[in-house]
Amino acid sequence: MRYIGIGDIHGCFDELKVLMEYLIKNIYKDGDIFVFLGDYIDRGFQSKQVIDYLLELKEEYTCTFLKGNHEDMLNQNLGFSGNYGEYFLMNGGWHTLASYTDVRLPESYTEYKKMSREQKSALEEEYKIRIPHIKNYGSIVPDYQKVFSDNHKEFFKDLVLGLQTPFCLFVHSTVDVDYPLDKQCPKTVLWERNSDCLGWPTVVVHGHTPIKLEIIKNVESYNKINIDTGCVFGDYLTAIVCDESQKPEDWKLIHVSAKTKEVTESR
Ligand SMILES: [Mn+2]
Repeated sequence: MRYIGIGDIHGCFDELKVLMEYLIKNIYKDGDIFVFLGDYIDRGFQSKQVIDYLLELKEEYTCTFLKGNHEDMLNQNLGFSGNYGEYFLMNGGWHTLASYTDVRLPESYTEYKKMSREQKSALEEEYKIRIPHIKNYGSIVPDYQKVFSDNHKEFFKDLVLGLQTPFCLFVHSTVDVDYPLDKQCPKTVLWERNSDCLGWPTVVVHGHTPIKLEIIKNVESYNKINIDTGCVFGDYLTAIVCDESQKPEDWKLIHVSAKTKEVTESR
């Protein structure tokens, strides 16, 4: 049995497409299950394209979509169960909403970071008025219900907190080892950054905290594997092939470079 985990995407559609095409061509075998670890949206500028792509993908492949803390914020604003909705916009949420307009947006978050303050505010002026919104004492408040199509809203609403398989657990950030998966507090599973998952019966595969490629696997000391390798910050989008017949230390990793879009494999 094999599960292929995919780390935080954050609107990096180009890298996601390169990764999935590589996986489907070179790695995927019948019966494999794709597990997306959450944080599909925010910061990067192609969140809408990411969700469209994932919706298409699930028509052809078995996929599980976990909730990330960024979807937790958005979901509260959409009236679904969620937390910290008031922080959505300041954590890259405007970029998600902008991807649902026809404004020409920067190629990437790193390109955006290079823009001057004036360029950034000109861009924001332009997309904010095109996002369906209401005016509240002169400031623009997004009308969330009108931004997203029904199938996108359904995608966000249906996201799950975790997937326990016989040999590994997938969650967005971590797990409280004192409680079973169905008794976990969403704020812990989606937001916490604790140091280990020792005591959980299987190894834990997660994202949430961007790390460098070299330190992905901390199986022995922490019982967890973090595959968020900071794609939106200009590093890598990473997938892991969790194979029941191998030790977690030997599970294959596949990385797409945000800078060059090249694919590399490692263990
Ligand atoms: Mn993230």
